[in-house]
Amino acid sequence: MENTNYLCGDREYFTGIGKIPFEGRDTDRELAFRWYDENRVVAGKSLKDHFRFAVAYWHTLGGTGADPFGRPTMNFPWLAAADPLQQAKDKMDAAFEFMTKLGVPFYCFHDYDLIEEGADLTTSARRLEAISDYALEKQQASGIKLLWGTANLFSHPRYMNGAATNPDFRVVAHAAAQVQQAIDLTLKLGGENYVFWGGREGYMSLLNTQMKRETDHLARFLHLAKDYARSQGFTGTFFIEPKPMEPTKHQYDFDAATVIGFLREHDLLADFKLNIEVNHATLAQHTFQHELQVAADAGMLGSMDANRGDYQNGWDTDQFPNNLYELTEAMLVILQCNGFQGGGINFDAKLRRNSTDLSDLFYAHIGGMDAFARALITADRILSDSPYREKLQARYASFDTAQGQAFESGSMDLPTLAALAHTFGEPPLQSGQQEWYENLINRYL
Ligand code: XUL
Ligand code: CO
Repeated sequence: MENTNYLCGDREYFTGIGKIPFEGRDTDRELAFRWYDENRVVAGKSLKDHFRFAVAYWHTLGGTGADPFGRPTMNFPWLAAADPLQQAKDKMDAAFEFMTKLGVPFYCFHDYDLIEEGADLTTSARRLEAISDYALEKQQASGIKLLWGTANLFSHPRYMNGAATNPDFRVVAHAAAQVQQAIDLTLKLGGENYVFWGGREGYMSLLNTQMKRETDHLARFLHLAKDYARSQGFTGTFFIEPKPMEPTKHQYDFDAATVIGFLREHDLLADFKLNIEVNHATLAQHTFQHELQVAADAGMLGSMDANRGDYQNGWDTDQFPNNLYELTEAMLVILQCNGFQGGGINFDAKLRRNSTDLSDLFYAHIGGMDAFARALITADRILSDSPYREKLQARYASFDTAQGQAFESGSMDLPTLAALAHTFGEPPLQSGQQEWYENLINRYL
């Protein structure tokens, strides 16, 4: 087994598990990659560079299995210490041991995932200062980097009516203090991006809500955060992560199209892109593929939070991805728009409450990484070896004629277009051949 002690503080948490090797699809070894060979080059880039996988600190190190009906089921040994700084260091030791053994290049966190929030802002700032010094050492020793940082503006009771959209100005100020601190933290750790997920930026009832005022406040807040970060030298991208609901009844960042419209209305398009999450897409009654396509078409596909929902229930179950068919559809979008702008794939996914072995964390992430790798390889083969592209292009070939082009480019008026109908006569039916397209994925998997 490979020696990873230099990263593990005094203690190894995942005993008996070494660096996860790539062994190929026929291996008998349980803890091995079957598809994710990080050095394999597909469509001109290594799999490592395509995906830029990240571990989500909150789920992987802090997701203890508690739900509204029961207390935690996972007694993570790194959460045992009572002293907040000791606990945070233990948690970070476990995080870097896990990520090193798994071979992921990035991680993501909310401010208070790293260390428990203090009783006031000053105490919290002191704690974050201490743990981020430790994080810097860990990053340097391992080469693991921060894909994005964010602030938790939804867990504390003060945010029950929202953070940037709270009707109480004092809460907005508190959120600003937390975001300023989280931006400083992200900068200190060389974070490549900064995320805003507005879990409580929405309403529970319109009767007690001035919606326009709240959304204007949200835009103002994002401008202030962006201006501050830029003034401090942050050159990365800001991502908005759309979600339609939960915990609010209605979240203002409902879906990709809504967020793009909001960013355009408030002059934020230049600095912000989207972080699309699978289970948020399905909660909005969209497919994941749809949300990716909307973002990609706007040139705004920044990053992805990977997980999956459960089709039999309506909430955000955040399960690890395993649906090859749907992932291949997603990879077709991603390959055709030349990948993420600045971001990567963050596993915003958690173990089931009754998956209580530490090795389950490995199975979950290995399964997700393998599924993405297999889907990307399949999508690349569809794009390069199958007639897919030509067939899709041919479906629109009538717009490549002189008349079709005149319409597309805006140089044809309505009477001219209408007059063409008389020369064309009744258009023959053209099959959309949906089943042919659907069969392609199984053919190439
Ligand atoms: C919640 C969610 C968040 C964001 C970060 O549904 O996805 O964890 O990713 O705040
Ligand atoms: Co997320």
